[in-house]
Amino acid sequence: MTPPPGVTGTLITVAPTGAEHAKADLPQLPTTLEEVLETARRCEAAGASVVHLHIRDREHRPTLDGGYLRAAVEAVREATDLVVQLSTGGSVHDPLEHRLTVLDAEPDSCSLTCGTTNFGDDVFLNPWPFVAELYVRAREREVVPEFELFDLGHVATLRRLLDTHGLPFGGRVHVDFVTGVPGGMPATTAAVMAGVAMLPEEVTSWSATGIGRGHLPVMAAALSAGGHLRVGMEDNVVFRRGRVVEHNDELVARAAELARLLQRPPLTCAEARELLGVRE
Ligand code: KMH
Ligand code: ZN
Repeated sequence: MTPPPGVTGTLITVAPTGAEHAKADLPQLPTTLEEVLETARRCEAAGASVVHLHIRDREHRPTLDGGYLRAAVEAVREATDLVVQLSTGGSVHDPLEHRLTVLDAEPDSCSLTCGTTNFGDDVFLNPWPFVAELYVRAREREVVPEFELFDLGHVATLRRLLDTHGLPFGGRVHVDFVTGVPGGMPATTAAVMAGVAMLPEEVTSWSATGIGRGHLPVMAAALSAGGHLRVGMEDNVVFRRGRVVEHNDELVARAAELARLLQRPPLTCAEARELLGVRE
C-alpha cells in the first residue's frame, strides 16, 4: 500500500445522517438542507475533510430524488471546502436502478459497497453486475469511489473490480471498513486488521468506522495502524454511556483530538483531495 507522498495526517469523514434513523426519534439528526449545511460547516471547523451524505425529503424520509441530491451537493460545495461524497447505498429499500442515478448529481465522490450483506433483519443488496456498472459509470463521470467493505469477502470483490476494470478516476484507491453492522464483520480490532492484511496492493489509503458500541475501539485501532477515520450519527448516536450525541461535530472533534494526540492531525480539505484523487 503506497500512500501519496506528503500525506501523514488523518482523513476524517463525517457521515451525519444515514438512512436508518428516524427524525421523530432523534430530532438532532440533520435532515433538512439547512441542518445539513450547518452540520457541514461545524464539522469542517472541527476537523472533518469529507462529508458522506444521505439526503432526506421534506418529510425527513431518505430520498434519491435528483433535485434534492443536486441541491445538497451544490449548497455544501458553496458553504464549505469539504469533499462531497454521496451515498449510492441509499436505504435497503432503494432499487438498484435508482442508486445508479446518484451520480447524476455530480458529487466529488460516491460510496461503492463491494458486495451484498445482511443488514439487521434486512439485506443490503450489491450484486456484482451492479457493483461493476457503478464503478464504470463513476469513472466516466470523474467521480472518485470510496469502496465500502462490510465483510472480508468484499475485499475479494474489490480485487475482482481492479483486475477486470483497472483503477478508478483519480488513480487512488481508498477503502472504508464499515464494521459492526449486524450481519457484517464485527467492530473489533481483529476484524479491521484481518481486512487490512487482505487489501490489494493498489489500495492507497483506508479508513474504518465502528457502528454502535464498537465505535471507539475501531477508531483507536484504525489510528494506531495508520488508517483514517469515519464518524457521525449515521454510524453511532451514543457519545458515551448514557449520553446521546447532540451534534455531529462532537464526534468529529473527539476524533480530531485523538488523531492529534497520536501525532496524526486532521487533514485539510485540500490534503484530503490529494489523498483521494478528487478533482479540484
Ligand atoms: N444505508 C445502508 C443500507 C452507503 O452509504 O453506501 C447503506 C449505506 C452504505 O449506508
Ligand atoms: Zn452511508
